[in-house]
Amino acid sequence: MPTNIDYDSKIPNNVALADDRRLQRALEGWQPKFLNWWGEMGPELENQGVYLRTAVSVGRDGWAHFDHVNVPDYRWGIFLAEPTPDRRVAFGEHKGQPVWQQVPGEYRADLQRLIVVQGDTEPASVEQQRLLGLSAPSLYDLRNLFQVNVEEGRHLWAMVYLLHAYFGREGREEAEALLYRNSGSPDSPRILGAFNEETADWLAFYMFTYFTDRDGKYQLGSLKESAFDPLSRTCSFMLKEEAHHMMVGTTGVDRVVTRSAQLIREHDTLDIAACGGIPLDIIQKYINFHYTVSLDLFGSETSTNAANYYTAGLKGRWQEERRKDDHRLTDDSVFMDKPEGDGTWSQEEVPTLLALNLDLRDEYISDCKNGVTRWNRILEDHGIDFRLRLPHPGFNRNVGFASGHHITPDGTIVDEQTWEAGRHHWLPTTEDLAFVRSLMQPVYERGKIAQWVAPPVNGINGKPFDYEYVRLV
Ligand code: BYC
Ligand code: FE
Ligand code: FE
Repeated sequence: MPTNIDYDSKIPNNVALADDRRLQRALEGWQPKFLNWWGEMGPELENQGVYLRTAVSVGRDGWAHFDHVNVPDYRWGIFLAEPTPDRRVAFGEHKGQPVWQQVPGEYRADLQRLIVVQGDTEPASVEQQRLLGLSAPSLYDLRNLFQVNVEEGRHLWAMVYLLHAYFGREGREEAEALLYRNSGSPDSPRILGAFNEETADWLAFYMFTYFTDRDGKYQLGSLKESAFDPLSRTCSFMLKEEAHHMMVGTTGVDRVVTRSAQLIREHDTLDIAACGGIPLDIIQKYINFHYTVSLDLFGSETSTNAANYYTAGLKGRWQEERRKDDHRLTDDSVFMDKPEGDGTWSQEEVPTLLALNLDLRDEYISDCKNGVTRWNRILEDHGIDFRLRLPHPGFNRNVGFASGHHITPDGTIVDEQTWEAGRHHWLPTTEDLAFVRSLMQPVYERGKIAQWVAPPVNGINGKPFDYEYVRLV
């Protein structure tokens, strides 16, 4: 298995595509359809080159090369992390057996389903972010948007490769359908809820890359544990790219909070809308929204699907091999909080196997808390008492136990009337969204930045903030 990537062939890859002519031809047949989709649904905004990183190796160091690239000429390819010698199934009923290089017949449908769901989110996010280039706060941000978009496009390639290589005709049909469904389409929407929401402004983009890309991190982390080795290896490499997406989110929100804090100090008021800043209560509402739609992506707290995936070895837990238990979980149970019709919370004991979506969600939640701690430190450093927080996981949910209940950000179960009276305090209103949109005037001059966000502390690849990250027409 070469670490280096073959860039001479039409589709860059490190999977020896040239040795499998049938597969190569099939993927070369899909490639123009992908490029066509990219042209129609990919980022708007003409430019003459973006300072992008492209993967050149899957090894530990120096895996990426940075250069100005004309975006439609980006070399999307198929990159799998290096195989682990003698890798064994780490959990479930096949624990200890060699991992699979082919798809076992009995798990074909489930594996295909997982790969299709994962693959569906990648192009969906590109569609959601399609217009953001028209209102970027700086060339640095514009560059990051394009970087995230091309890599989400590559993540689609990663899943399409698996579908073509291992799932026959059905896999090829699913690969076509991934380009056919569209975010927000009334007739053929994307599969998961959060991927049909709009990402209409840059605060939403930072929140999305913080909260929703982070779901990606946890889902990919659990698929990386899969006994189906090609899936595991492709997810390992995707996770490498994913780190940058979350950096964009974490530092993006940092920069908005920093700028708002500066304006609050300067004008000695929390009401900074009039001076072109984003008030902290609007930032809180954005957190409430993006965090809770991302919680929905973990599925129900109890799930027989998740139990079956685990037992079969298809999808593990976050850092499965570091867990100190039998990795089969057939005799264990956990307690979980459940809202009741009478307005109280009860505790229910359920088999651990059924609660694996909740297990992953809990890992995700504790990671999300780190961002809030950072953002509050910025407020503290500016001498501001306001604190941001994550709402209760039952708030604003459409999937799982809490869907169908009205739950406030502090976890109180309330009636419909109370909910309706409170929701404009908790979730972005039409006016809030319109206000944030009104701030989104593009700033395309080198070294300049919009007034509602602070510049980044570090540039990309050691370049300064005023570097020509994007060459505009
Ligand atoms: N919306 O047993 P349950 C990323 C369906 S993000 C609509 O609770 P399960 C990225 C579910 O399919 C990571 N439907 O769910 C981020 C099931 O349907 P069936 C994406 C939903 O199966 C940013 C039924 O409800 N990757 O990479 O345990 C930018 C019962 O559900 C939703 C993955 O998600 C929903 N939110 O878990 C770019 C990994 N939730 O089977 C990219 C692959 C559930 O009864 N997916 N349903 O027809 C999975 O592991 C699982 O499918 C889920 C759901 C975790 C999503
Ligand atoms: Fe992705
Ligand atoms: Fe991502």
